[in-house]
Amino acid sequence: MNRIRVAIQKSGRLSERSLGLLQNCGLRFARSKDKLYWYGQDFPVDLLLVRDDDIPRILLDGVCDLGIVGQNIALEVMREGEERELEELRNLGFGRCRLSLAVPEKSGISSLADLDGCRIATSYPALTSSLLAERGVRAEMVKLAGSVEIAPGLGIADAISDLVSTGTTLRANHLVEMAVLFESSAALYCRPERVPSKKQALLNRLLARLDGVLQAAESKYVMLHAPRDALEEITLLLPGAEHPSLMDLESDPDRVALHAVCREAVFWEHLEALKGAGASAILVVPVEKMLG
Ligand code: PRT
Ligand code: ZN
Repeated sequence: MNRIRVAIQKSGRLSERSLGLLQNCGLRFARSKDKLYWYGQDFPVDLLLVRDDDIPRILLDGVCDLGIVGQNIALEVMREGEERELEELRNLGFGRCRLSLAVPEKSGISSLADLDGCRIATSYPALTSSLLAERGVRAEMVKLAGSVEIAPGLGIADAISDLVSTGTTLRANHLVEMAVLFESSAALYCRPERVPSKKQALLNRLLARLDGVLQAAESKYVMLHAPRDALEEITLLLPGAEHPSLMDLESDPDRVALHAVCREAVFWEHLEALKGAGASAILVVPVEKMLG
């Protein structure tokens, strides 16, 4: 069957962005009644909606070809001793968080070395203990599926290793973040066995569209008028611009219209610098799609 099956999180922090990303690649889905399997309508890519924790196993078992999941989850499975590696095809940049060690406010634990021999509550025991071992620390892992932050208060652990984004959960539980072990974001993973060759062309097409969407998200189209004699300086000030297009301005022979795609974020500071170099009529517009 020449179709690609992608596993994404059914409902949770990554669901909306995962689906939105695939829809931005031009994929449309017929939603089945049980809502677990969505059939791709215009492009032969189907979705399986599951719990995020199940995605690595689904890829390892070859049930799906691709999966979108947090690097924290994929690495936990690989550090558990799974011999086959899931291949990370693209870092998708959303679902960002950090796996951090945190201790009670008055614990007296202030350095990684103090954690040697301690009990650490976490949902990521394999990842935590391997990252600690890399730093020369051996600690006992207490595996909890959720509510890790209450473990020290219950007396079942001395510290925790948990995902943090704003830090609110830690503060609410009187815990202090003492070290970041790992920075995570959502990524696109491929199953370990090679995708069958008849599907490879389809996979390449999907990846090309995905790259277009990921690049377009950062890119801006910049239009401005520039003095001919400042063109070189102005081009250098455009963040991540390659070859700008130049057009004559009939009303002013000393100036040209310049259009460029900037592949990096364009900030007010950039616009001020451009204006300082003589640019005028500066317009910055978002890019929706990009190919080639
Ligand atoms: O039901 P299912 O199993 O599919 O979902 P889930 O509840 O296990 O996962 P979900 O939706 O909570 O998270 C999915 C993924 O989002 C995670 O695997 C991470 O890759 C990513 N992510 C990003 C986060 C966070 N930010 C995050 N803040 N996952 C969890 N948290 C939790 C954290 O565990 C802690 O309890 O949020 C709390 C801390 O947040 P702050 O803002 O208080 O610091
Ligand atoms: Zn989960």
